[in-house]
Amino acid sequence: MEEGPYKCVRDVNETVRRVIRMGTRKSQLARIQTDYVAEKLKTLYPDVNLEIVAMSTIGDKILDTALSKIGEKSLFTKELENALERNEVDLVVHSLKDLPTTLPEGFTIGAVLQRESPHDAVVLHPKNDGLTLDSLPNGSVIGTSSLRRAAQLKKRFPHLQFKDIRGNLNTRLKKLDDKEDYAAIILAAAGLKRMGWEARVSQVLGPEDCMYAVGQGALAVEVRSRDSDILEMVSTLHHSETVLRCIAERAFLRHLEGGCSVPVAVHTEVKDSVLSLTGAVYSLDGADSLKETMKASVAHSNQIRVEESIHIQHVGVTAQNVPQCSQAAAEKLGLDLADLLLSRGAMEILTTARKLNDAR
Ligand code: DPM
Repeated sequence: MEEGPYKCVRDVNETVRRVIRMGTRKSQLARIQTDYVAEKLKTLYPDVNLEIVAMSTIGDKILDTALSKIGEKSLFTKELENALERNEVDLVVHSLKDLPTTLPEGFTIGAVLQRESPHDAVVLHPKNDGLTLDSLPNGSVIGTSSLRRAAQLKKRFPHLQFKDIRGNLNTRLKKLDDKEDYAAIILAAAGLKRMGWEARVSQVLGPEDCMYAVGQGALAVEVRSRDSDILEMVSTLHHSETVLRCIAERAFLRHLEGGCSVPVAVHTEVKDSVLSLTGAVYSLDGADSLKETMKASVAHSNQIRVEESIHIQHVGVTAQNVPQCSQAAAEKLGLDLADLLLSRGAMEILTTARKLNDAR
C-alpha cells in the first residue's frame, strides 16, 4: 500500500492502514459535523483509520461578547489551522460560513458538502408557543448577535427589539428556555437540524424576511494545500452545485471586504445550469439597504476559458472534480454583483455599519 505523509499503523492482519486525524472544536455541533464527515469518509475509504482530535478555540472560550465585536478573522479556525500546520491533524471540518473568504497561506477548502437548508429559523420561548415574529407582542425581545439577521428583521418587524445572545447552540437554547430575557431566538436551520432539534423550529425565514449568510448550511473540509493525497481523498465529498453557489457567495463577500461582522446577506439558486445570486448589504437598523440579483451560466461549455489546473483555488476552494470554467464563472458572478453594489454606495453603508458596531 502506498505510504502517504501521514502515520501508518499495522493492524492484526499486518495490513498497513493509514491514520488520518480530523481536528474539531469541542462544541456538540462541531462534533456532530465532524462525525458526519468521518462517516462519509469511512464509507468511501474503508481502509482508512480515522482519529478525531477535539480542541477548544478562542470563539468557544469568549462566550459573553457578541461575535461581531470580537473581531471576525479566524475566530473559530485559528487553533485548528495551527494544528493542521504542525501536522497534528490532517483535516478540519467547519461550517463554511465560519471560514474567512481569504484563508491563510498554505490552507485550502478541499471539500464543500451538499448544503442543508441555508435559511434562518425562529425558536420560540415555550410560553410563546403558536406565535410567529409577526404575531409576537410589541416590544418582544429577539435574541441574535448576527448583525445580518438583526438588520433585516428590524426593518421587516419594527415592533420587535433585538438583543445579543452568545454561546454555542446548547447555551443559547438554555438561555432562552430558563429565563424570561428573550421571547425567541434566531438560529440557522441547518445547525438545529444537525443537533436533532428540528422540533423547536417554529418558523423558517424565507428570503423576503431574512436572507442567509454566505456559505450558511454547508460543511467545509479544510486541509493543507500542499497535501495532495488528502486533497484528492476529500475531493470526492464535493457537491458541485453547492460548490458553485458558495464560490459565488464568497466572491461577493470578499469583494465587499465583508467578514462575519458586517450585515451582508445572500440567496443563490441553480436552475438549468444558470446560477442566480442575490446579494444585499444593510445598515445596522436595516433602514438603508442595497439588493440586486445577477445570473450567469455555469454550464461546462461557457465562454470563460481557464487553464485546467488542479491547484487553482476559487475564494479558498480547491475542487478538482468541478469544471474550472464553471467555478470561474461563479466567482466572476460574485465579483460582478459586488461591483454593482459598490457602484451604488455599498461601501458607505458597510463602513458606517462597521463604525457604529465598533462603538456599541
Ligand atoms: C457566523 C454568524 C453566526 C455564526 C453570523 C451570521 C451567527 C452568530 C449569532 C458567521 N457564524 O450568520 O450572520 O447568531 O450570534 C454559526 C452557526 C452555524 C455555523 C449557528 C447559527 C450552524 C449553521 C451552519 C455561528 N456558524 O448561525 O445559528 O452550518 O451554517
